[in-house]
Formats: sequence, C-alpha cells, structure tokens
Amino acid sequence: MLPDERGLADAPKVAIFRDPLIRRRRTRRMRLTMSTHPRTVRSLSLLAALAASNLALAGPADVSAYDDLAEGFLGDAFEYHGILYTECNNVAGSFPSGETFTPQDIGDQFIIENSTFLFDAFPDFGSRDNTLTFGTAYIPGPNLSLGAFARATMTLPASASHASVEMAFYENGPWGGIVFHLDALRDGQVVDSATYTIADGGGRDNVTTTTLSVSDQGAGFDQLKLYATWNDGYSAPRLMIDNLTVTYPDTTCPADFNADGFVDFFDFTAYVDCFEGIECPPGQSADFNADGFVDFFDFQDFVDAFEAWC
Ligand SMILES: [Ca+2]
Ligand SMILES: [Ca+2]
Ligand SMILES: [Ca+2]
Ligand SMILES: [Ca+2]
Repeated sequence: MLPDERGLADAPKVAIFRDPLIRRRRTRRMRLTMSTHPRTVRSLSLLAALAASNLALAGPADVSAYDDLAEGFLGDAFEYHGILYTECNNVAGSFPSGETFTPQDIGDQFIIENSTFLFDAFPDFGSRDNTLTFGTAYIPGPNLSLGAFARATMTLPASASHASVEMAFYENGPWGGIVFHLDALRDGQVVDSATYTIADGGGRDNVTTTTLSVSDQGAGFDQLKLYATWNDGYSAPRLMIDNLTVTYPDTTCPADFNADGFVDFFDFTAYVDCFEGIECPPGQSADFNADGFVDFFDFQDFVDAFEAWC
C-alpha cells in the first residue's frame, strides 16, 4: 500500500505500535530521546514563557451589526452570527427614584429597530440602519424607540478572547446613577467585567453612547451577560445596542494541538501522548507532517511549530 493510500488518522500508528514489545521499547526510546533532544530543552524553556503569558491566538473579529435583519420582534430568544440571545428582561427591579417595575412592565422581547434618525444624529455610533433593542415596542421606519432594558444573555458558539458592544441610551433625569454591566463568563464563572454609570446631570432623556469591552484574562469566555442595576437590584434604563464584536481565538494553528485556542503546556503533553500512542485529541493524528508515517520527523515538526508559536 502506498503511503498516500493509508488512512492518515490512525493507520500509521497501528502499523508502528502493533507489537506490544516493539511499542514498549519504542516508547522508552522516545522518552529518552525527547528528554535529551536540544529542541525539547528549548521547548521546555518556551513552555515557561508560555505559561506566564498564556495569550490566546486572536482570529478575526466577528461583528454582529443586525443590518441584514428585518425590523420587528425577534421573540424572547434568537440566534445571530452563531450567538444565542436569551434571558431578555423578565425580572423585577427599581429606579433611582424608588419607583419599581415588574417583568410585565418592561417586556421580554428582543427587537430589531430601524434607527436611521439615531445614526443621523450619531454618525460614529454602531452601523446604520439597524440596532438591537429590548422590551415591548418599536417604531416602524427610520424613527425609533429606546426600549426598557434590564438584562440579556449572549451565549457564544466558541470560547472567545475579547468582546465589545456599542450602546445608545438615555442619561440624566430618572436614569442617572443606574449602572450598566458587561460580564464575560467561562463555565458560569465571571472572568472579566466592565461597567458604566449613567450620568446624573441636568435635564433628562439625553441620548448618549458608550462602548463596554471585556477580555478573557487568559482563560477564554463562552458567555456574555449585559445587565443594568440600581442599588444591588435590577434596573431598567432605556437602551439599544449595536456592533456586538467578538474575537475568537485562531484555532487553525497546528501547534494548538488540543484546539482550545491557546498554545501552552497542554498542547505539548497532548502531542507527546498522541505520539506515544496513548491518546490523541479528537480529530488529531501524531502524523504531524501528514506524510502517512508517524516518526521522529513528526515530533521535530511539532516542536518547530510549537517554538514558532504557529
Ligand atoms: Ca424604527
Ligand atoms: Ca447596525
Ligand atoms: Ca491548545
Ligand atoms: Ca509523518
């Protein structure tokens, strides 16, 4: 059988490790060789540096602009750019004035709002003509309504390293002092959080904009929670958002052998385990150079890729 006719994923390994005695001898030899190989020594030094930095490999940012969606109600959950939007409002809370609201008061709908007039007034904001707003209502056509907003959850299709969201809202008057929060979570635990406190100057219902951003702090995150609080409870300022921008790690890097978006010690051990025939990450083969054979050239090529950090 020619090398090209072999199944690259597992056939070479089977051929090499079929005899258990050969496998044991080979494994011992590989361990001995790897521990003394100069590239391995350099890589172990590199591991220390990577452990300190543990930076995600950033891919291109994905921007949810909402401009290709039709104006109208999206329901209490929807999916866009692979992101699942849920938990819209549906909570009780209060305003700085002491007034309270029920879930029914603020509605639970995600809404695409054609906001052309807003973009005329704030040309640097988001991307015309659509925004995402919340609650109970929208105004068909270029005019707009900033909906009542208490909370929303955005579950991401993959672990992300950075996210930002542009926000347009009313400040001053009854809204002054309410705090917007953007939390980034991994497995339900907050890994980063950003806040913005609504101004409490003169007048009321002055439209203004801001951007909240979160980063992964080295851990990656898979969920965003945007919400508004007053006095440790929910509040319901008026809000529309645009250009939710999420940066996912580049998982096409060959040295990221376990495909988690980071090149670190775990990739090194994952490759060694795979190379020794113990266990390979899903979809991975120890045949790193894809020539149909698993041999020391694969180990060298992996170390080269690991040292180059892709
Ligand atoms: Ca509109
Ligand atoms: Ca837009
Ligand atoms: Ca990895
Ligand atoms: Ca090979």
